[in-house]
Amino acid sequence: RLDVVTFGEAMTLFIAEKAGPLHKIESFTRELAGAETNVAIGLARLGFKSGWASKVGSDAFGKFIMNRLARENVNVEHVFTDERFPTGFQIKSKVVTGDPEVQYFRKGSAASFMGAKDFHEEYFSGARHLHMTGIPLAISEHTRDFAQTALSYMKELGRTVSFDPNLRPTLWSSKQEMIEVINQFAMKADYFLPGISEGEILTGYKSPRDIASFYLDKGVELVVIKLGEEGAYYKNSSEEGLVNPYEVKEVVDTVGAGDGFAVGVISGLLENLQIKESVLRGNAIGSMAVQFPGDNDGYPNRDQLMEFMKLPIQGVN
Ligand code: KDG
Repeated sequence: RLDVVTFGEAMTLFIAEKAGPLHKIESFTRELAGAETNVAIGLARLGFKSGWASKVGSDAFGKFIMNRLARENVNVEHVFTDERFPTGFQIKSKVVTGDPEVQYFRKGSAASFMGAKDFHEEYFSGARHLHMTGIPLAISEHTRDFAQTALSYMKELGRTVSFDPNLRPTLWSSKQEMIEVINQFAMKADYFLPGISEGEILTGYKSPRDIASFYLDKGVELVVIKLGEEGAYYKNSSEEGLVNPYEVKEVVDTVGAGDGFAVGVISGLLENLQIKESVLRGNAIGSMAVQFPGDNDGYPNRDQLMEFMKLPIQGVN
């Protein structure tokens, strides 16, 4: 039985070894990318049983993904190999300041063909919790149908669902469609985890409280908003609060921090921690993640997390 199930597209990630425009880079380090695999890996490192549903091609990238996930103890019984299509990959610049430049090579990938007919009820019904992101809603009609099926099925079973919008405007044909579709799914989730700028785009509101209320009014149970260097804000029907961040010595790469944050929040809620304690854990893992170049290489095991969380930063408000 799984604690958490998720689904989406994983990619081999090539990270530039030197700073500079991507077309000038000669050597890259290979890592694994994919918002949902990041979350599955982070939860597995904390000792949860996590599973990830997807498709990969029968190529070296697909094998790399499968090997890496096996090494991370992520369950891959719902990952199918489709030899007709390739596994996607992406290249990422080395960051000097700000966010890196990312280029995708994923159109027509095996994962983009995972549709509703590929959904295995038995696999999902064995999980306590579903985590999903907005990326499969953007990849293709197939993956959007899969997402709809997974969400409806898990809600029917009474499972909890967390949803991180992970807005990827380049994968959408229009901003309006992105907002409509993401909101339609977000409103069905129990826990909604946007970044502040995503919340602004999706609701038109600027303040965390207004953004949270927008979703709470529509039936979401808990909204947690990532505020970057300012930590995070949470609100449900009975409490709200601002949770301070952890100190980060050096930001190496921000990609993967949001997924690490989700790992902290979801793991805390599954362990019945207080909401603010769960959010604090999210902040901790997000802060650990930004100090490493890959998406998930900074995610801690339980000992590393406890050690990091002991370092007294400003604590919880
Ligand atoms: O959240 C991290 C992801 O952005 C990265 O791993 C790539 O999943 C990815 C995507 O589809 O953008």
